[in-house]
Amino acid sequence: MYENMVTARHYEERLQEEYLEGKQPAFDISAGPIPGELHLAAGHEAAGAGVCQHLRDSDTVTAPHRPHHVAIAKGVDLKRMTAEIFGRRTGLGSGKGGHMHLFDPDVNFACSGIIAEGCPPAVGAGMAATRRNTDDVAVAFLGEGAIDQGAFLESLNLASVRDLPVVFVIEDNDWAISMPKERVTDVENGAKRADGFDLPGTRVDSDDAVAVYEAAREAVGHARDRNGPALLEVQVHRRMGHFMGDPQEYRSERDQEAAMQRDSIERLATDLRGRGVDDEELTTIRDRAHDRVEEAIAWAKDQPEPDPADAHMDAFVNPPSGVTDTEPSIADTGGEE
Ligand SMILES: Cc1ncc(C[n+]2csc(CCOP(=O)(O)OP(=O)(O)O)c2C)c(N)n1
Ligand SMILES: [Mg+2]
Repeated sequence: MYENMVTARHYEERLQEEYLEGKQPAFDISAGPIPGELHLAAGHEAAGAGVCQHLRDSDTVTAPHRPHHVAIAKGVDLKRMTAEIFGRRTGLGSGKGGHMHLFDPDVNFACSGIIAEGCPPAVGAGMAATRRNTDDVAVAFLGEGAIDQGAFLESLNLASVRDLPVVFVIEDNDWAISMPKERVTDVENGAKRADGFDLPGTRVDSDDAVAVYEAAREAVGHARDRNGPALLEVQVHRRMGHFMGDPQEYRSERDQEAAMQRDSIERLATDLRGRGVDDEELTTIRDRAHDRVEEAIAWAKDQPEPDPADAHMDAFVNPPSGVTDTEPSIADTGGEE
């Protein structure tokens, strides 16, 4: 877990540097080697690591728009994920999806920029596992800002009524972009959503990775043993803006500082020292994580750009008439199509 968390944090620190290249002084979101939005998950690492520690490749994970820590903990190919973020041809989605749309079928991982969108596919994966008679589980991660979404509530219901092996994990960072949690929901403890669907719900009040690990063992075990779905909420902290470039004018300095002070990675390191892991070993883990990140970024930056001629490739399973790789664009046909 420590290695996953350190990898995720360092990965994002390096992505930040790469992302800002060419975007300043006036913030230009389309410039630089990583064009588009970038949502960093610094402060969320304990949730990804503590839950995914109980998963294997054949289990499915869906994540939201802040996916890196979960993807890393699930074992997504770091090089191809990085190439995707840099928009390169060898990326997980041929460079067409970017950082919010990472798909790695080898480890059954997917994420989406649409809030709560991962819940229905996770229910589908749970249904598939049941029908195939395996003991695989599916885990859907979502933010606390998504707990009033229909997609989430309907997914809870379907998973519950069909006793599907699905675990829903709410990462509560108190914010949905600039909207504080208390302004959008009267439910302080998101795990209580479980009560309305008659399934177990647990909240871990801190981003203590060991506490998350223990709560997730129960939740994942419950689903894997075919007792139906479970819900877990983890209090995490958003150390950064909603996305890179967010000036966070809506957020008090006190709130930002409080988030910075609670560092789950430091907390786990202290815990590990208390359990007899010496500093040398922690340094070795950190060095290994850093090397892996540097290797992935160097590899990704060296990958070819996509060929514009491939723009439509893989975009449609059954292209509607008039949309093929060789068809002239709307502009070419005078807009008639
Ligand atoms: C269905 C939908 N509505 C709105 C948005 C715009 N949006 C992007 S992120 C976000 C806030 C999400 O907050 P939360 O779920 O708490 O996740 P966090 O960003 O805090 O990790 C919103 C509203 C979206 N992507 N999808
Ligand atoms: Mg949130």
